[in-house]
Amino acid sequence: MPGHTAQAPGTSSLGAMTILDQEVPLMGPGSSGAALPFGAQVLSWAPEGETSVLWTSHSAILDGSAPIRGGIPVCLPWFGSGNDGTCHPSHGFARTAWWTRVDDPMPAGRSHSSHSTAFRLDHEPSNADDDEPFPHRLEALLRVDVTEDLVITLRVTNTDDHAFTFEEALHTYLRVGDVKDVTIDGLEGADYLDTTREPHQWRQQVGEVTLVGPTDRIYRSGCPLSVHDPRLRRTINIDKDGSANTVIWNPWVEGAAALSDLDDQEWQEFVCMETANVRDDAITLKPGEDHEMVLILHADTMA
Ligand code: TA6
Repeated sequence: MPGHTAQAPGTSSLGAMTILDQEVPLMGPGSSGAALPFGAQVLSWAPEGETSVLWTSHSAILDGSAPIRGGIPVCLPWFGSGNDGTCHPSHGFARTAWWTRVDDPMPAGRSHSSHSTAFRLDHEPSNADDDEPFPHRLEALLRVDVTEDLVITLRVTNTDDHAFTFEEALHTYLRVGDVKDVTIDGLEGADYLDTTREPHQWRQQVGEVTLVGPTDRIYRSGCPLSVHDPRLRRTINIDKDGSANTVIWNPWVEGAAALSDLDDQEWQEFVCMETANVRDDAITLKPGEDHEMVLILHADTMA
């Protein structure tokens, strides 16, 4: 991929990729987790005494050759195959690039916590690559803060000499007791694009969201959400800033069978609640401009 180290720093092209050896442990007051420079992906996060809030497949590919199925993959600078359906790899190059770990990346005045880390990715398009799907220079910065909450800030800056438009998503895999028993509040009345079948249909959400089959919806909503999980007896609250879309995905049994990095019954253990700006809500930046999207996860035990 132009402009990226396709390989972890410090590993030979023949050496086995020990991707988890690069893991950055995060310990905060009230919770802990871990993140990887590979894809700037948060892999785990759990409040003290709680089951992990994030889910990862037992069959996740961990050698750096493919995206990791779980945690919080970073989709950038396009979502899926992009607005025109021609972009590859799925969900953009950031998800499988080696980001560089950086310290104290935010401007002065931001609270700096020892429970945080940050990763940076600079994209330099290859001039030689005529079918480069994103021929623009950008800088991405992802910061992870662990307190009693998990706070992720994704800042994208246009470092080129012309404007460009990009899509982004924090593709969060939330662990649940059984996806069939989950209810989701906060999207009542929101318009959503149902992409489970062709042609994609616009619909409006009536009441709480429940999942009863393959689910793949792009909601137009910046509202906070609550994922109620009676099996694990907890509610995961999702707050966000700078995000016009929430994507909800679960492949169900039908879709799971087609995914080699998902065991047949694992689809019941997660729901993807993705904090995003995609399709008609993609972001346009002029040279030098930046945009920040923030995700805040908080777990509450059900009464
Ligand atoms: O979550 C929305 C979505 O675009 C789905 O259509 C499905 O493709 C999912 O992402 C997973 O994508 P991946 O490339 O990780 O298999």
